[in-house]
Amino acid sequence: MLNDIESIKNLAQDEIARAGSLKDINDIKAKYLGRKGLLTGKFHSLGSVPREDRPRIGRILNEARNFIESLLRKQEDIFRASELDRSLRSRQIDVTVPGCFIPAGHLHPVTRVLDEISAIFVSLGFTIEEGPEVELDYYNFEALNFPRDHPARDMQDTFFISDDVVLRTHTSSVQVRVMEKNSPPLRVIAPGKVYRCDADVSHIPMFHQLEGFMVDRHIRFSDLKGVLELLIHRVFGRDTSLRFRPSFFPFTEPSAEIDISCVMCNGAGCHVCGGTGWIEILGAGMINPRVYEKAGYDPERYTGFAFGLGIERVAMLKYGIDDIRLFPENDKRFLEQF
Ligand code: FA5
Repeated sequence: MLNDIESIKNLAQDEIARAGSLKDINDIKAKYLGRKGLLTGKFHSLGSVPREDRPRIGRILNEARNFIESLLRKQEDIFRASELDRSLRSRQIDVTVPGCFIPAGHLHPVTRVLDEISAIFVSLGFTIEEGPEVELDYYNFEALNFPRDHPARDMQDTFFISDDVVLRTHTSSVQVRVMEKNSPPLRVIAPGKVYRCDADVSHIPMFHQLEGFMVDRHIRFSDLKGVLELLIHRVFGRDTSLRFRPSFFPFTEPSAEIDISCVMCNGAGCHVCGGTGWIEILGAGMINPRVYEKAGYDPERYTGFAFGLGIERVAMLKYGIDDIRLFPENDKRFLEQF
C-alpha cells in the first residue's frame, strides 16, 4: 500500500510538471483526486488495511493528497497569471493614437436671439406664454377684429387647414387666449413659430415672432415707447435710434411700425437699408377696444399695448446676414460661424 501511494505521488508530480495548460491541470486533478481517482481509490481500500495500521496509512494518504493538491494549485496559479497577462497584452491601449474629434454643438442663432430677448422681458416682470401653431381662425383673425371678409387678412398670406383652422400667421393669436384665462394686470410675451405663404431674401414661410403685450389701468403709448426703446438699446446698443411711423393693424388703434437706425451704416444709408438709414423691425400699437370685448374685459376700465417682433429680422441685423433663407437651411458651414 505504502509503495502504491509513493508511486501515485511521483506519477502525479511528473504529470503536473509536464502539464501545458489549465485543462491539463483539471484532467490531472480528476485522474488522481476525482471521485474515481487513483489516490481516492486508496482511501476507499483503507478498510482492508489491518486496524492498527489504519491511522498511520490514513495520515500518509492525507499527506499525499495535500501534496498533490498544493502542486496542482501552484501550477494552476502560474497558468492563470500567464493567461491574464496574455489577455492584458492583447488589449493594450496605445495612448499615443490620435483621438476622434467630437465637435461641440451650440444653439442656433435664432434660438440665441429669442433667448436673449425673452430674458430681457423676464427681467422686466413679463411672463412667457405659448399658443398652438395650428390655430383656430377665431384666435388668429376673428377675435383680433379681422372680420371674415376683411382685406387685411390678405396681408397675412395664410395657410388654411380648413375653413376654421389655420397655421397661425402671427403670435398675436396668443393675446385673446391669454386674456380669456387671466384678468389684468397682464405683462406677457409669447414667442414662437408662425407661418405665411411667403418666400424671398427677406421672407420665409416659417419664421419666429415674439409677441408682447401689457394690459392694466392707465397704460399709455409712452409706456410702449419706453419698453421698446429699452429693448432696442439692450439688443443693438444705446446709439441705436427708434422711429415710430403710423400704420394699420385691425387689433391695435393707433398702430405703428417701428424702424431702427440702420445698424450696418449707423443711419448714413447703405444697401441693407435701401439708402434710407432706417430698417423696419416690428409692428405695435394700443390694443383695440374690440379685442377687449372679445376677451370679456371692460374697455372703459383697461388699456394696454401690444407689439410683434420678427426674430429672424433681428438676427439678420445683429449678425450682418443679408439672406433670411440661410436660417432654416441648417447648412453647418453657415451655422458654425456663430
Ligand atoms: C404682425 O404680424 C403683427 N401681428 C405684429 C403686431 C403685433 C402689430 C402686435 C401690432 C401689435 P407683421 O405682418 O408686420 O405684423 O409682421 C411682424 C414682423 O414679422 C415683421 O416686422 C417682420 O420682422 C416679420 N416678418 C413678417 N413676415 C415675415 C416673413 N415671411 N419672414 C420673416 N419675417 C417676417
